[in-house]
Amino acid sequence: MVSPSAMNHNLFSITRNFRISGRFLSAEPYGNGHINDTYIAWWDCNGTRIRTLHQRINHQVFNDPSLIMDNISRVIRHLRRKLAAIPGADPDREALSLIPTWDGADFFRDPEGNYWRTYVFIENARTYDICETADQAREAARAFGRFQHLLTDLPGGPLHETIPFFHHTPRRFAALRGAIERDVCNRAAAAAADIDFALAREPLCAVVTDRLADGRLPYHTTHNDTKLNNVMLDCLTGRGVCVIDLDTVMSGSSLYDFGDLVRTCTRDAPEDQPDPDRDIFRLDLFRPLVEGYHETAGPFLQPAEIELLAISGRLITFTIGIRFLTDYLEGDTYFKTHRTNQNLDRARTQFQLISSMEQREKEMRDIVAATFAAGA
Ligand code: ADP
Ligand code: GN1
Ligand code: MG
Repeated sequence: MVSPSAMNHNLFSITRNFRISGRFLSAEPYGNGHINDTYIAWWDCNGTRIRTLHQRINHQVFNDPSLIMDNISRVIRHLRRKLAAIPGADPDREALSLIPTWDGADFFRDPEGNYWRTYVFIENARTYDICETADQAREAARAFGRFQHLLTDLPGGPLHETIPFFHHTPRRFAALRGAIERDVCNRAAAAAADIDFALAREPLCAVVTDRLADGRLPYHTTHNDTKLNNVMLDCLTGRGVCVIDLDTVMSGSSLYDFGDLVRTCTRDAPEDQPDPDRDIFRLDLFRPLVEGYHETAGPFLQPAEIELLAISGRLITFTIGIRFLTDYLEGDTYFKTHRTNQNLDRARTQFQLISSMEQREKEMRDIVAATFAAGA
């Protein structure tokens, strides 16, 4: 969602509401997220410079940010407890840490009604927008699989469903149809080929949702936004350190989580740069993803889930692609954009990836089968 003033908040006055002992030095926007606004702030703490991470939660997308914060604090508490019991694990680095407000709340509401939260900044680790090596792919998949595994015994019942039907592809498809019919910005003609591409793939939509509905696939506590840049890797060792961006953690399918790793790790181009002149899909990075995921998620995945891992990348790429296309047709009201046609280009990049994945389906199936048979 384009919001010119969004990255223009007074971080000095916002950050002083959080329990940080130090002298505020400066703050600047950070990261490449499409929904929230992220900043880092620098502090002088008795002569040492430290930084903290601050986020304004987009409350148009997340209608009730207090529910998100409830989910996040439950998840963090559980992860930290489990990590504390694992020899060699470091809960302070391998789980996020919320810094509370002075009166102990997880978030602060500013006078304009914005919701803010603060995290300890994890140093000596970084995120990547594009996967460069097989090790990065393997580590990212290991980290998300471990995250899911640690959450299999989350106490207290299911988390709040903070965005209803978030990964319900048939509903996303219906929303696309509605946007095409309304065509409020007269953009459908410019996207005619993209619309045809999407409409031709309706049969893919319900593969996971139908099986979740009738119990053939299980629900787990999942992350639901497993983009490569939502996992921090150690700067020195390259090992997966911490899964971040927990806004959409809720009940879901492991397939959408693994799929979004495939979508974001096998793409040899920015998310908004389709390139018709070359194949931007990197099958060579699919194998380490499967291997890493097998290592940590293998213990809890069911055969029906393993059976669909090879097409899960295509399914979530389709889901995100039609969301980008819908937003383009509706006038770019959801995802932040920085230029015209950016959502259309994002959709086209997803569709280009889908075409490649369709052609490489057999190889992908073979990789999954070989990996899971070898480790069974
Ligand atoms: P968004 O919802 O906007 O994607 P994220 O929570 O993913 O926000 O944060 C944006 C970026 O900020 C991440 O890609 C990561 O590089 C960095 N980041 C987020 N949380 C931390 C943290 N606790 N420590 C260090 N860097 C972080
Ligand atoms: C959004 O916030 P961010 O950039 O991590 C979106 C995801 C999409 C992603 C596409 C709440 O994630 O669902 O997959 O953009 N998050 C929400 O890059 O809609
Ligand atoms: Mg993010």
